[in-house]
Amino acid sequence: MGFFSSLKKIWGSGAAPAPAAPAAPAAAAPADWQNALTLALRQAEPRLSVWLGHVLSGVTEAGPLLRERLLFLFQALGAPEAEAVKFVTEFEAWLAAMGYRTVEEFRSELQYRLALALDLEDEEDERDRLFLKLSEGLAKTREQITKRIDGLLAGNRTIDETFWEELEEILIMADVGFEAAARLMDNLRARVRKAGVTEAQGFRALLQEELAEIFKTPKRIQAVNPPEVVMMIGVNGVGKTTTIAKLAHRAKLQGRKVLIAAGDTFRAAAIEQLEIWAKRVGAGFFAKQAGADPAAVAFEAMDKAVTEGYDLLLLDTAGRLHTKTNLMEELKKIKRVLDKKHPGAPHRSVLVIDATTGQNALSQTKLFQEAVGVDEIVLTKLDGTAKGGVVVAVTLQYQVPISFVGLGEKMEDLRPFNGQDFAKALLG
Ligand SMILES: Nc1nc2c(ncn2[C@@H]2O[C@H](COP(=O)(O)OP(=O)(O)OP(=O)(O)O)[C@@H](O)[C@H]2O)c(=O)[nH]1
Ligand SMILES: [Mg+2]
Repeated sequence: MGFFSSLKKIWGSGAAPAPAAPAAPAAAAPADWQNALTLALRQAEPRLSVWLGHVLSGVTEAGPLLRERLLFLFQALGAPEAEAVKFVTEFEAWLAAMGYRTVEEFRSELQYRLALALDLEDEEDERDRLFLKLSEGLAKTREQITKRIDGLLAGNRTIDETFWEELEEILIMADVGFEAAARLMDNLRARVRKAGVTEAQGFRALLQEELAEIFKTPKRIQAVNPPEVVMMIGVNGVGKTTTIAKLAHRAKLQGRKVLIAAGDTFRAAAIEQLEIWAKRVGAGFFAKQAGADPAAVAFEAMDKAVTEGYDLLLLDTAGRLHTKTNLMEELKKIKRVLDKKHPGAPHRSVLVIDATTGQNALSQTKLFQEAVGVDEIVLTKLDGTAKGGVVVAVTLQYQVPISFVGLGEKMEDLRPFNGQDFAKALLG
């Protein structure tokens, strides 16, 4: 990915990284459209979305014209031709698999892919896009919270005991939960005192600061001896399997070799579902028959990942009721087996939580945390729930970082969680 990181450097340098004029093939002079596009790109604001706008101008659907334009963009950025062809070919295969034709249908996915392939996801452009999505996803939760907060902060009232009581009620109504609300209140009182704020109108900024603070995660050692092993855990139907597909898709776009293993052997349909996903995102796949010992699946998948040089192994697990202790015993066994085969594995036990379940998320976190330990949380179905406040509760009570949020059912709808943005999106 040398080319991409050098591109990132150009991008991040602040100077307008105008694409260089592609070297014209010796045989033919560049066509008029190529000259025009080169000029447009050079003069454009250096943002992926803007570039894409130029590249796609006049393109209405998938086909030779789209291919030509995308290859041209890579060439204009100085990318090796092989990288360009690989990207375009994979994208075309995806279009065919999804049955998409019009630019409208695939533009968003195309930009997502380009951002990951070019390592530009942290750039302002993508962050804006994500923020918008997050903001839309949180609309219902925000409606719950913001209207009431607005009411609380209206008029020239002072911050007194009634104010705090009303605030506590709002937090609890927004699924923050009793314990977390109490803790949040303590922190807020301290923050208000420290800032010397006595009027309600100065409170919003402090609340936003406090929320952002909650989501600050301590730095951790990320390095692992490859392959990196991620075990997905969580109760029924929260989105484990879909999240694995989304994570595999991301990792593939970032150039990693990914193996998905079907550790949920409870239902044959679950294995098939996962295999379809693996094919669709272009990841390797390992499974045994339905009813097989999940720990054996983990063991053999680990073996395959090591011998075949995979960068990342994503292990799906069953989500039967967490109240059944045998599920927890099973997960413990899987962990032991993985560690025996590949010391340190699983490097991350990722708990998937469905944001629409509200306070249930707390008991789920507790159970999994106590049984097998939870390194991070992926919060799915944040789109369209009014219970997004539970994120605050889980983070406050268990101090487990949220790594990704699910904002929809599409592959691009899994995005890194950013606490600052979340606090901003939540408070409007
Ligand atoms: N709207 C929305 N739907 C999601 C999201 N993540 C997953 N889903 C949907 O949730 C449903 C369940 O997802 P699965 O991935 O099968 O859940 P699971 O945890 O593997 O379920 P089991 O294997 O039965 O335990 C599917 O219909 C997904 O499309 C999300 O972020 N937003
Ligand atoms: Mg599943």
